[in-house]
Amino acid sequence: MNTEKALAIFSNFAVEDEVVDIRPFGGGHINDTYLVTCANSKYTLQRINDAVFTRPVQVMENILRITRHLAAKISAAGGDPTRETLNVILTRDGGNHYHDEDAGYFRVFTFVDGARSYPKVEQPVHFYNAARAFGKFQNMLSDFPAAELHETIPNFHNTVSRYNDLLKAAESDTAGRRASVEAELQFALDRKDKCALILNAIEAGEVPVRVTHNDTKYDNILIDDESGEGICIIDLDTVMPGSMLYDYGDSLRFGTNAGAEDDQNLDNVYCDLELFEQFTKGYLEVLGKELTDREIELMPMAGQIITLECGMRFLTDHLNGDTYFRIHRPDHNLDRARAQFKLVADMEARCDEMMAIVNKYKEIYC
Ligand code: GN1
Ligand code: MG
Repeated sequence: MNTEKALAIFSNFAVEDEVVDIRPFGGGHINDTYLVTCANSKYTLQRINDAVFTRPVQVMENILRITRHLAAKISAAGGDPTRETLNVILTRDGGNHYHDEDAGYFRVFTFVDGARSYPKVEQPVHFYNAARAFGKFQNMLSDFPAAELHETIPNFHNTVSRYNDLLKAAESDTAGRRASVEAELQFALDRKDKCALILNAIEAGEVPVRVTHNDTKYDNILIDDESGEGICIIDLDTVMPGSMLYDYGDSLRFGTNAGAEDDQNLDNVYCDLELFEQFTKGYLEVLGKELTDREIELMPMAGQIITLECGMRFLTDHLNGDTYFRIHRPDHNLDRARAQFKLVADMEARCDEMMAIVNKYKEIYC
């Protein structure tokens, strides 16, 4: 989308300020984001990927309700709702999004100044602060009426159905890539039983369904430039009923990886246990009292399960010919899958150490 088009789309939103600059922004794999700088204020303009979110109107209904709920909670606690939650800017006729016939579905949020997201944890204390912020986020949503939320992507963290999707993709082999990924495929097949662990616990009623974020990678939190606190949780498209194990696990998947999510040098990829400890401490400090025994018991497994799930999704997309995640180079999804599987293997090897860390903070905070 060129700047002129972006400007024309932005002009449909109720912003009375002169646009000075508009440019692509951020590193998400799904939506397209632009930073809009006006004379006196800043905004993010986002195109919602409607191949992934096939009901963008429902996504926006969820987000509007969630952000209003959060803003009320933040105000009541004496916080600043203009910085501590995303705020939706409505269109000039009061809509929560703008639909352009050619370019698709757009929304605008106020931009949180003086804070940024990081592609990698730079200081362990930031990761501890992120854990506290994700925990607080979940606490603030604990009385949100879950049944009123649309399920924006059905079975999003259903690891068993993600496993079955991988099998289907391997069978149909649409892009003719299967022969070159047999080792990666086998890695997933060998872990079939693991895929059902969280799901079974939910079905058995041992792990409660809560309103969760479901995409808690470290670049979906803004860290305040001055205080280093996790000031605002972003990327709210997948806030839906889920398990805290998904959020905790996905944070570990991305944040504890000493390498990059798509690292081509697998020697770089391993789980940094210091970061694991920081996150676990922060999370249990805030949420410990709310959790069931089974949730805590499964915490040492959550990172590897969600990392396995994400690796299977990348491998599925590679087999399907890269139709879901944005790629920046050939075999990008394969590189991502390989890095995730390397991380899974490392997390498996360190599971006892993780359990000891979870138990240490369980004693203190639960
Ligand atoms: C996508 O949009 P982004 O980049 O924050 C994906 C997540 C994956 C993540 C992997 C809606 O998140 O589920 O874990 O990529 N979001 C969706 O980096 O599929
Ligand atoms: Mg994101």
